[in-house]
Amino acid sequence: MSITRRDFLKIAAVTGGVAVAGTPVVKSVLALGKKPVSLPQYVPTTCEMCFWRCGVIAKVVDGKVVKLDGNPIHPNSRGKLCARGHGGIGLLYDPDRLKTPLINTGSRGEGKFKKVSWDEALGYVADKMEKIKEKYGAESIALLTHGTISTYFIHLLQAFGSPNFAFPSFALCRGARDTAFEITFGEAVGNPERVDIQNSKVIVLIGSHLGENAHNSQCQEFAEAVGKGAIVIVVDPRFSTAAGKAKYWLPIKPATDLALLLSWINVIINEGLYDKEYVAKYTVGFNEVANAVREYTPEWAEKETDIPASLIIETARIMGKNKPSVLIHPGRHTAWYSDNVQRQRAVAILTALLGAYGRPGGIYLNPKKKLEPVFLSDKDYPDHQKPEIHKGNYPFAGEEGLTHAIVKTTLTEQPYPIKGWFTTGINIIKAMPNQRDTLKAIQKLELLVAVDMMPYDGVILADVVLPECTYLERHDDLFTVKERAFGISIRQPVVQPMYDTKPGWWIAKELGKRLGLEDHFPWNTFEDFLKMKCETWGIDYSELTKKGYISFPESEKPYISADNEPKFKTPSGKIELYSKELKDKGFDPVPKYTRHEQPPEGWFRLIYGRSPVHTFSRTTNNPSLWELMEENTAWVNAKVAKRKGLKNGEYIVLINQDGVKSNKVRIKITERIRPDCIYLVHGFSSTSKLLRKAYLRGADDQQLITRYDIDPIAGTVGMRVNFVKIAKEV
Ligand SMILES: Nc1nc2c(c(=O)[nH]1)N[C@H]1C(S)=C(S)[C@@H](COP(=O)(O)OP(=O)(O)OC[C@H]3O[C@@H](n4cnc5c(=O)[nH]c(N)nc54)[C@H](O)[C@@H]3O)O[C@H]1N2
Ligand SMILES: Nc1nc2c(c(=O)[nH]1)N[C@H]1C(S)=C(S)[C@@H](COP(=O)(O)OP(=O)(O)OC[C@H]3O[C@@H](n4cnc5c(=O)[nH]c(N)nc54)[C@H](O)[C@@H]3O)O[C@H]1N2
Ligand code: SF4
Ligand SMILES: [Mo]
Repeated sequence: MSITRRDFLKIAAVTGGVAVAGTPVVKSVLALGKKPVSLPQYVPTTCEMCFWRCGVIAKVVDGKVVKLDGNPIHPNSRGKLCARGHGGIGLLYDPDRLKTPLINTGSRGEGKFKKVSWDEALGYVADKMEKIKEKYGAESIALLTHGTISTYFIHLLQAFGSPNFAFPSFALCRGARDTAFEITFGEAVGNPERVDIQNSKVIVLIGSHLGENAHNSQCQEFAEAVGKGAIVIVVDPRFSTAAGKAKYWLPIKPATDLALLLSWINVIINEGLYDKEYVAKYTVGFNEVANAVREYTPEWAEKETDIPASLIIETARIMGKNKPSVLIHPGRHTAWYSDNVQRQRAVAILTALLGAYGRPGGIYLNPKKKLEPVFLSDKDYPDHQKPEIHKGNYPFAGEEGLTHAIVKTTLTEQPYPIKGWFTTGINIIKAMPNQRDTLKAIQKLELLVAVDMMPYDGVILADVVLPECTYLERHDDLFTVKERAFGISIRQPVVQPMYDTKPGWWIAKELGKRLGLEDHFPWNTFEDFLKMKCETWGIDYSELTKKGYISFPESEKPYISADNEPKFKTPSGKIELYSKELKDKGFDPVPKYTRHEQPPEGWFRLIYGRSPVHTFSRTTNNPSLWELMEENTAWVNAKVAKRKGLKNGEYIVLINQDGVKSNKVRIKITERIRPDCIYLVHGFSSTSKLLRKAYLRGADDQQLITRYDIDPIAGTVGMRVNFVKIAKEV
């Protein structure tokens, strides 16, 4: 790989700068038994500071983790970690960590807890669960969950008799993208996304703010592609870090992206720039698309988007000329407006017209490898007695469930009451919009349990807090990595759990025992389960623990060729430019433009995104990362600031359309944002006094997101529909 340390820094560094490790040499692994005091040990494991799940090599000296580096053989890290990955040490040694189980002795949110033993805490939870089951049925307990811990708690919940769980990663994140790609290509685009950036000649980033979104290997490939002269087109109302690498920055009027996409398709078709052979061989519905986009001319789109027609035509031609090595990045956080799925459908259709699916520089194909599923137990789950509620009435809602469906059912008690919530690895206050509804729903509960590592906003609301140890102190399930080649990555303890904290699998198993569900947890330790799994799959467990990652290079078949023809698992067996499936369910078979409300005079649209040195709210108290960025700022256009007499760095507050007022936040006056928007990095301003660093630092975008739209196709949420005003701090 030709990427230099310097290139990566240039791409990834924005506000705070990103520390990048050199390629480490794995010297010895878990030299158990002999423990020379001064010789460091190097233990491979898998990062959980975000969901990219890079391979990590931890350097341990005298039982302390002193450094984390990227595992050079892991495709997601390639020898490097992002700042947050390095910051794992800050999490491990954060003095504000949860240290023992806690039971709430005050009212919810008051933060008054008594320390209790595991036995008392688990007994209390099991007892309450049984009572709720007796009174309302097992389905009345729901799970809101994110991250590796989900595996064990979904299992526990299903064994208990409830089907109702939801991840924020569907409705609030990548659900719209995955649904649109499944409808179009018969499969989702993967996680990590199967984007062949390193071979792209043109990279189109529509709101994907790579570099601030610090997905490690993708940033590395982006730097490499830029180094090789790829043309970058960034569509973003804000001049993102990626825009700094772009030939074209198209500062689009927010909420109008579908107009731009449809008009690009219009130009590509009208000028015959599409891949005719590919379209004829692999797709259905070309004529319907051609007819549908006829009205979406560049001149029309200019009026909607604020992007000059000439630029729309020029950029479309660049894509056409460089096909098929064009990556229209499918994005990830696609929960923007009410038509998320249709916007992502337009991305998918454009990708197909350029012949870029299964082609170098576009989207590579899944590795060819299947492993037999291995379940946590062979025992069947009991049938649930009542219908599942976690997918709402959205025909394309994913198996990961919809967080808002659980909140709504809890509030309305229709079709039946929800009386218990487990929240595991999710900050319900920061992840989900309309905090008032979340708080109202919580008041209806008879049990709220949080399994977490840190006392973030959602955790302090719980009746019972169960402290999980960090990813550096535990085993978790094996990760199947579908990069260009298929691989397996392991998470194993680097050090023993600190304080009285326990791994998630242990907590679920112990609760299971107390609920009479021990048959569903037939293994003694999780390592026993992992060994059994490896044996079933023919993988050498001991080799995996030493290397951290095992690859199956023969599975790599990234591009379409005569002996690698793609299979599209759509109803027609082809790429569906026109979707009969959508039509049959009452939706537009080809995307149509819908106009969204724009902010009234004097108001700004609230938009949000990532900082390269933080992950959502979960790192805002991390001592190492906090040093790099203590609080967020409100980005305000320079002309607006001048008109209002605002000075850079002074504190302001933001007030939204419903009169909700933010915490004070410093203003960042910049030319890098359109005058009709204000931008915040998501996740700041914790309401938990138990977090000495994060407590009320900066402003919380979620607090201002009191309104949200729902996409009728998949139930994904649109959170960029709130307007704010600026007030001086009072
Ligand atoms: N307004 C707004 N809302 C958003 C977003 C946005 O940009 N703006 N982004 C959306 C997206 S894309 C996503 S994916 C979601 C993210 O939603 P979440 O994943 O809920 O995000 P966090 O705010 O980081 O909260 C994570 C919680 O899990 C805990 N945690 C972290 N690691 C572990 C672990 O290993 N074990 C346990 N037990 N707990 C752990 C943390 O301490 C924290 O309390 O939010 C969505 N919501
Ligand atoms: N450092 C870091 N990296 C992360 C994460 C993290 O927490 N921290 N989280 C990870 C996760 S789970 C996710 S889902 C991804 C999310 O990351 P992405 O999928 O890249 O990004 P989004 O949050 O959709 O987009 C944010 C960008 O959209 C722009 N934007 C706002 N409104 C509009 C609009 O109407 N049109 C257009 N074209 N652009 C608009 C904003 O200005 C901002 O630059 O990041 C991942 N990577
Ligand atoms: S991108 Fe960064 S935080 Fe995410 S898994 Fe990789 S190193 Fe960890
Ligand atoms: Mo996400």
